[in-house]
Amino acid sequence: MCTTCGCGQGETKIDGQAVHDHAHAHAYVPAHSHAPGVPASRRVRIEQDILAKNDAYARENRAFLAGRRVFALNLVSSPGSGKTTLLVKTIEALKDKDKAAVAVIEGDQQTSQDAERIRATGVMAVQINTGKGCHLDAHMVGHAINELNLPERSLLMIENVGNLVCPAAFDLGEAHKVVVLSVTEGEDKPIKYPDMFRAARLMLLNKCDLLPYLDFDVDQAIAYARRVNPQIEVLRVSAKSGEGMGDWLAWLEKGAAAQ
Ligand SMILES: Nc1nc2c(ncn2[C@@H]2O[C@H](COP(=O)(O)OP(=O)(O)OP(=O)(O)O)[C@@H](O)[C@H]2O)c(=O)[nH]1
Ligand SMILES: [Mg+2]
Ligand SMILES: [Zn+2]
Ligand SMILES: [Zn+2]
Repeated sequence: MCTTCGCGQGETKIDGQAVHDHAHAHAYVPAHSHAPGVPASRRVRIEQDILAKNDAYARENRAFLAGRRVFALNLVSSPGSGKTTLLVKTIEALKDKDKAAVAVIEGDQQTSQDAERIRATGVMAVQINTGKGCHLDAHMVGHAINELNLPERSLLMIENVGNLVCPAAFDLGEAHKVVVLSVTEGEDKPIKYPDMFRAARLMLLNKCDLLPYLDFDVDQAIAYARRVNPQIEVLRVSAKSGEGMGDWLAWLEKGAAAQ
């Protein structure tokens, strides 16, 4: 797992620029300090070290965002659940005045396609490419935040790399993680990947327009999610048909007001 091997360290690019081009030094664990022969006790220490450094950057991000009263969400899911489509539809549903107060950070291993999809809506977006890395971390996100001139009381949506495992462990400084589960993935994902569903405040059950063609059991999926996280909130949505988008927008508004 990436918290033990530090995979992808030093490969990050933000809108095509290498993150480690900056002048200030970071004390990150060098890439590939792991080895199959590393004793378990040392592996645990390396993992704690990586997460402790991440948490320090996450605290910085959180303090900065709190200072501007920015409501930040970390969207997590497996690849292709519909995160970018949901973001585009969410932005399109907002009034122009609200659109001006939205910014997006996109995370993918390669390409800036998702950031381009967001920019096409008129909203500012920064693309982070993680190279071999499988998740966003708080250091990368801090640099991406620097690229954005976030207005006071804005909404910052961070789309994580599609991966139901590693992003669960990395706090980015967000208010909440929102996990997107699409109905084509099977209802068992919450119990197979419990860390992610435990870390999330809200589960968006996406692609509900496809339910008539699938055997997906919505109640079972929700029961599994609540088995690992009794507090998790659930909204059924479809980025395609627009079902549930009103509830999602209301959830965003409530969260931003509480910020
Ligand atoms: N039928 C249906 N298709 C959807 C819905 N939402 C997204 N899709 C489709 O699912 C595919 C993946 O959508 P994306 O929005 O790119 O998914 P993503 O989670 O951003 O993917 P990655 O960034 O690669 O992890 C696309 O073909 C979308 O058109 C939905 O609600 N219903
Ligand atoms: Mg995407
Ligand atoms: Zn990983
Ligand atoms: Zn830095």
